Amino acid sequence: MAYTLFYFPGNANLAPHMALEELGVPYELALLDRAGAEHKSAAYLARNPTGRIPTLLAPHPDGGDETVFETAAILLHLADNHPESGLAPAPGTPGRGRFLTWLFHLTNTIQPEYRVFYYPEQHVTDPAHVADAKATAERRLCEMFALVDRELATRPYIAADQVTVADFLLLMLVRWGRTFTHPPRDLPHVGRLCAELLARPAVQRAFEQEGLAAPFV
Ligand SMILES: N[C@@H](CCC(=O)N[C@@H](CS)C(=O)NCC(=O)O)C(=O)O
Repeated sequence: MAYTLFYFPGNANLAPHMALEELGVPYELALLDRAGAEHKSAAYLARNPTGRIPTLLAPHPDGGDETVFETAAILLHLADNHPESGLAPAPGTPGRGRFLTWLFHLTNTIQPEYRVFYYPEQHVTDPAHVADAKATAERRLCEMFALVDRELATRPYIAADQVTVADFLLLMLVRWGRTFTHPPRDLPHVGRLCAELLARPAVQRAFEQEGLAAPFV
């Protein structure tokens, strides 16, 4: 049985999509009709009651499948299901704590700030404040990426000395800031890591399959 990833091009599915390609495991992509609000349909909500993208159907070895949503949960589930990949330090091994720290920082701190940037109208009561909310989110995201850049000055990847699923999450988050006045790709260590990740065949396949055009970040 194969995994199924419900997606929309460039959405939060991109990180799990890169992980699936890197793992080389069988999977199918299920395109959601965002314009038709398919992610708010009863069928999708039965899988993912948050009505957000992505969702992963993960097969069980004994048949059937399990639904996983929340991008970082999907990434962790994939990495832990395939420990031979090395895409996450195993529980109980050195580096697991640092890996979890950065995976959770990216998903708990940086990713939600993008909700304000991309959906500012949901974060204000007065429509006159929409532009300010968006600008404030951009400024805060720049501060967050500056911290990530300082961290990346100390090691090659964000959460370990080798690629982990956290790097795919970081690449996706950097991409989402590509229209900023000071895009995170311009930070030296962030830019260096993004260039390296974008050169990986698995990453290129995921971008191509989602139909994402340059500039990628
Ligand atoms: N915490 C969720 C957030 C996912 C998320 O915000 N997805 C966006 C697309 S990138 C979405 O579904 N937007 C449509 C909506 O909120 O209705 C996760 O990491 O999976």
